[in-house]
Amino acid sequence: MSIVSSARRAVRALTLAASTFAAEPARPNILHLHADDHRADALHALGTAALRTPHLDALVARGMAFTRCYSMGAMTPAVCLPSRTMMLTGRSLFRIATQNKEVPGTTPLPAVLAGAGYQTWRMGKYGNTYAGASRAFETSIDDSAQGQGEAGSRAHASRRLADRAIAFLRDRDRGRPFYVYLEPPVPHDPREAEPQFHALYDPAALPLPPAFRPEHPWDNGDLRVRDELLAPFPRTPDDTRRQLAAYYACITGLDHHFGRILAALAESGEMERTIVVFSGDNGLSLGDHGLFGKQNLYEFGGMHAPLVIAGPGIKAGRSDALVYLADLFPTLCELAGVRAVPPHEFQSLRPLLAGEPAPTRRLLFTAYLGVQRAVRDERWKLIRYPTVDRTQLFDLAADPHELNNLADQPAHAATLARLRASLQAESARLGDTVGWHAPPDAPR
Ligand SMILES: [Ca+2]
Repeated sequence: MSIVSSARRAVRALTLAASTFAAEPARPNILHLHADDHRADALHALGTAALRTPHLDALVARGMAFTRCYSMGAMTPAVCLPSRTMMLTGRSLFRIATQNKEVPGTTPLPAVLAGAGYQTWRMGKYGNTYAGASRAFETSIDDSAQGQGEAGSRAHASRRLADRAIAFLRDRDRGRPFYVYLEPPVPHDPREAEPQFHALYDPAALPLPPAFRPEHPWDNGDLRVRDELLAPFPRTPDDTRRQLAAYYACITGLDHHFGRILAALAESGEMERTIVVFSGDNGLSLGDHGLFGKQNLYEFGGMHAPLVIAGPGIKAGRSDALVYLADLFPTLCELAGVRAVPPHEFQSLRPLLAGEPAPTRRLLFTAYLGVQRAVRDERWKLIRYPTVDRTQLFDLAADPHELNNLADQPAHAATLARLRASLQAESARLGDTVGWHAPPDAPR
């Protein structure tokens, strides 16, 4: 036997071992679509019957959908940035910078995954994310919509994103797993989609949100922030329906182009080795409670975001565990097989994804500037407005749209006291300086 043929046998044995290994990938690819201002319920499969999202619905059907996922909040009216910073650094709200500055002592997720051998690739809108993370990608593409004619317009942002992502999937380094992070500026306003998607939605046919009100009944601390000015005061049913139609058109456009990316992934033969994540950075009010922004803590409002994860080893189903979007930091590290996950303040969802019994949060805290604080548990939700001394208590099991404030009812005094203590304890644990009553220098 020649040396050459024995070497060939050794190579064959190695190849066989590698293909056995590939059946349960230690380092799966990660494809993460992170939408902008996409409400938790803004998928057909997750609560909005009028909305067409066939590709996202298919992801929900084969993956785990977290129906109670939240951004922890924002200490700036630009809610998107702290949400993304927390998710990409694993640091909580009061331990990140308010402005887009480096968070000391952190290693951003793309750097962690690059260290684990991943090819890292990002495309998104400039200024819409944590710059410290964007810089850490091997390839980072800022999509600028200006000056390129129709194809360069905002309405075509999802198409451009898909075109570039598909090209990457075709040309990538096949010797390494990939981490692709896509940050479309969609369905954030201005809500412009390609005409065929706008044509799908007749405003007159769309139902108003169950909690639609012409105006919020009292000052929540930031009623005239940028996003709230996108609709007239008082809010009207006609304008709200038009805004819903445009929002849905943008989402269906995103869904369509996401479907193109998934088709390219399947064609490349990598689908079975890829964790696919769909999420949003924050929620949005669209007439709910008279609000039109994300600067509030209602369930159908500012901080409640979609999160769906599908792929090898992940069970299909729904989870109503209380989770933070930033739980993705340790989750993706663990799924990628990172040996030394950097210090972080969140919880890995890996056991939940595998269908294993796992301890989950009993409480979930959210905050906005110095003007709103909230805590929810399995059933109850407390929202506190320290600067105007208002309190809301909702029984979410009986009243999911938060229409019936029970805070002043003696029958619920014990629940209110318990949640107030929980709110204050979470606030202290997280390093918040705003209390039940606003300090004179409360950030606004
Ligand atoms: Ca956003």
